[in-house]
Amino acid sequence: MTAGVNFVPTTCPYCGTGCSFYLVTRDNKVLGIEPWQTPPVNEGKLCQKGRYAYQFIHSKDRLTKPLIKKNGGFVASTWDEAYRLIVEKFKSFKPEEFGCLASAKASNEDNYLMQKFVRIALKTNNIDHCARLCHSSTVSGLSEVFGSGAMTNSIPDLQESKCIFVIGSNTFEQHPLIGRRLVLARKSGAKIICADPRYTPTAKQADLYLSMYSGTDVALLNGLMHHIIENGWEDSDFIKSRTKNYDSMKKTVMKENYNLKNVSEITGVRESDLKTAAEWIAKSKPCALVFAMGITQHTVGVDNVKSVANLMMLTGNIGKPGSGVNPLRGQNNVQGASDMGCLPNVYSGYQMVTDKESRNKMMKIWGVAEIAESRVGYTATEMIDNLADEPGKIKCMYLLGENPMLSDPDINHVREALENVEFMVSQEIFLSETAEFADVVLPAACYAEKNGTHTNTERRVQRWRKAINPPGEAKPDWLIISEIARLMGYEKQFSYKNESEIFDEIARITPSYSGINYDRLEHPYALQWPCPDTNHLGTQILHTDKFATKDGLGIFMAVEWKPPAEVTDPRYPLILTTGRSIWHWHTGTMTRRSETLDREVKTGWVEINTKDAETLGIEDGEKVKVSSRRGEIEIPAKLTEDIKIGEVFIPFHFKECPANVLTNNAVDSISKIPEYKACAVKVEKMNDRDKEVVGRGQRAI
Ligand SMILES: Nc1nc2c(c(=O)[nH]1)N[C@H]1C(S)=C(S)[C@@H](COP(=O)(O)OP(=O)(O)OC[C@H]3O[C@@H](n4cnc5c(=O)[nH]c(N)nc54)[C@H](O)[C@@H]3O)O[C@H]1N2
Ligand SMILES: Nc1nc2c(c(=O)[nH]1)N[C@H]1C(S)=C(S)[C@@H](COP(=O)(O)OP(=O)(O)OC[C@H]3O[C@@H](n4cnc5c(=O)[nH]c(N)nc54)[C@H](O)[C@@H]3O)O[C@H]1N2
Ligand code: SF4
Ligand SMILES: [Mo]
Repeated sequence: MTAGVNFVPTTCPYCGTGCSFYLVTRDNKVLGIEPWQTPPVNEGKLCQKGRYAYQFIHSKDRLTKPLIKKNGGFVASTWDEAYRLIVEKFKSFKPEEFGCLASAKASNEDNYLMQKFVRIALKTNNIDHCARLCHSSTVSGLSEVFGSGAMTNSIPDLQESKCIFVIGSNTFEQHPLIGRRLVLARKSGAKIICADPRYTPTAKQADLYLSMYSGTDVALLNGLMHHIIENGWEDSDFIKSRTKNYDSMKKTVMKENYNLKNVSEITGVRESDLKTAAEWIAKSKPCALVFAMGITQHTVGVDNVKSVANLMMLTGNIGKPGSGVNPLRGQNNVQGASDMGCLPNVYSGYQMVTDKESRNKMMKIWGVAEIAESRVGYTATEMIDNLADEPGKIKCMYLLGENPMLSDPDINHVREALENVEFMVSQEIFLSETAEFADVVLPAACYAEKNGTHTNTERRVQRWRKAINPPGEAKPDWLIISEIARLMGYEKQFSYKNESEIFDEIARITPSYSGINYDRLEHPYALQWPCPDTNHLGTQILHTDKFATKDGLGIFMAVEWKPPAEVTDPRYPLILTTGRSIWHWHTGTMTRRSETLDREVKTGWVEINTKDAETLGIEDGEKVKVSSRRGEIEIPAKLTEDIKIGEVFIPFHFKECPANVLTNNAVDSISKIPEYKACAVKVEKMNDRDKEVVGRGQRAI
């Protein structure tokens, strides 16, 4: 080994797959990343984001000092000065005037303390995070059907499937090391079905591709169930012994609306393909269903989720290896931030804020006489709406690593909202588009500079290990939160010596984490919750004997198909769907500062079907104007046959052509998730004066 070089085992900061690797360090610098073969999630393999996850760490523009806004510009300050201002301001607002966002990029320890701080010191439940924009429909939908909102099976377990139905997930680009399991399953004979309006890299790996219109999932799923029941392929034993409410669900899906001819018309999928899909799903045992944002990010997100759960219960595919309903969680720690209670309705472990016993339990363990009232707080989407539409209702925001100025729908509306905040604190590793609006910016340590745990999509709790010191005066999020809390008078409640002590409190207060501690996470380096006691080896598959509902039965839910909130018309004749590229991460703060990733994909693009482009007279690489009822952007066109005629796709990573100027902020009435996956737009050639050929369209992969 080279002198002074260390190999520090840790976990990837990007996606919910949760791959592990070694950070290679020397002299307080991360030099690179090396494979770590033992952890079962990725067995030493990485995608390009993981491979280059060291490059942004030493960016010259990392935040290194607290910043205070004075006369419209930021001025570097001491921690003391920044804290004094924050504490004085925080003490001046009423509980209902706060809006707080935690961060799915930060650790469980950071997030647990954030919600504890918000509930004890600010006395509000107005706390949420990007799970709202992501899998809130999953949590609402699956909690109703199964009694628990988490992924039912495990990543390695997918390899045991005989058929994998991927719906609304671009697994190969967005969870590449789960995509690897699809390839391995296929090698052992499994059939892969993919339903997506785009012929994605994932769809290209499938044995059967269902080319559907955005926003038609319930119709598609009801159609598949209609055909399965019509042919008597349902699993009657499972339905009888493990579920209830089957008859009402059956009555709905057996309606004429959902015969395959009608469903083919609504979805645009060939009838013969629907038949094959239904037969493969029903007859291949076990069959697993994988889904992500194509299902959740709709005004009918919760209905979509209930519908996928119906299909898997109908075919008896729950509680067994290689089966299950598998929502792929997005951010590295979005599962953990939710488990930690960074949601307006629950404390950690999904203990309800409205439940008197849970509230008393929190006050007792936290050693305080008063916490936030038992009223459910505002969701992230409600906070923005309140700020924009009812100024004065929310006055103060405390944000931990979230960038709504690029990631929330209808950015012009978000700008209006953020301009109405009286006092805002943003805790960040970079000066993001949102941090620009803050009154105080606090510099945080990134994943390589702190200890902690995070929980991946399959409920696996894994360690982050500190490899180097943070830049300048930056500090770990949990320490910043604790220091503010102590200055607000909560000395005893926030006097942690290290991250392991915080975790022990998490385990004491959160039943599903009770058996986990830092020692156990060294051997055997990860545990999947529920892990109720220190002898328990963790849970790979949920609902093996009974569901987590009150009576242990899974509940079928009858769901009717409804079109998206905004449909096309002659003025806005195309459907816009938005999403991601394998090379970039959300608002680009990290990946656009990683030279290897940035070199591959430098800016955004709009994917448009070659036939639509021909009608509009648009060439590949030409800069075009895309507009919706909310705004317009200029963006290079990428001509492709891989998107359905009538649809266009834009990734939302790029601030110079931000997709979210166009998106609709209509939300699902239950989960409050925005409809990122369907709105109406038009694409136009630019005026000749503006016309510019910017080179061939950027390729997604
Ligand atoms: N490289 C990279 N990886 C990421 C991320 C990233 O930013 N970059 N983000 C992470 C996060 S937070 C998340 S949530 C996940 C998201 O992971 P995914 O959900 O897999 O990614 P998306 O591109 O948002 O959308 C998935 C697919 O849904 C399809 N789709 C659109 N509308 C519909 C519809 O109405 N029905 C159906 N069935 N499909 C539809 C899209 O064409 C797209 O292929 O990715 C995670 N991984
Ligand atoms: N059009 C469209 N919009 C979407 C989506 C879509 O599919 N289409 N998807 C939505 C989804 S699923 C999601 S999850 C959201 C994501 O939306 P955001 O969470 O707002 O996006 P990120 O860019 O991941 O923002 C994370 C921020 O945390 C900072 N950060 C990183 N590490 C740390 C840390 O350790 N501590 C602190 N304090 N900060 C840190 C980063 O610099 C970054 O600014 O976007 C949503 N927006
Ligand atoms: S699949 Fe996800 S967790 Fe694994 S290396 Fe890629 S971004 Fe990181
Ligand atoms: Mo997400």
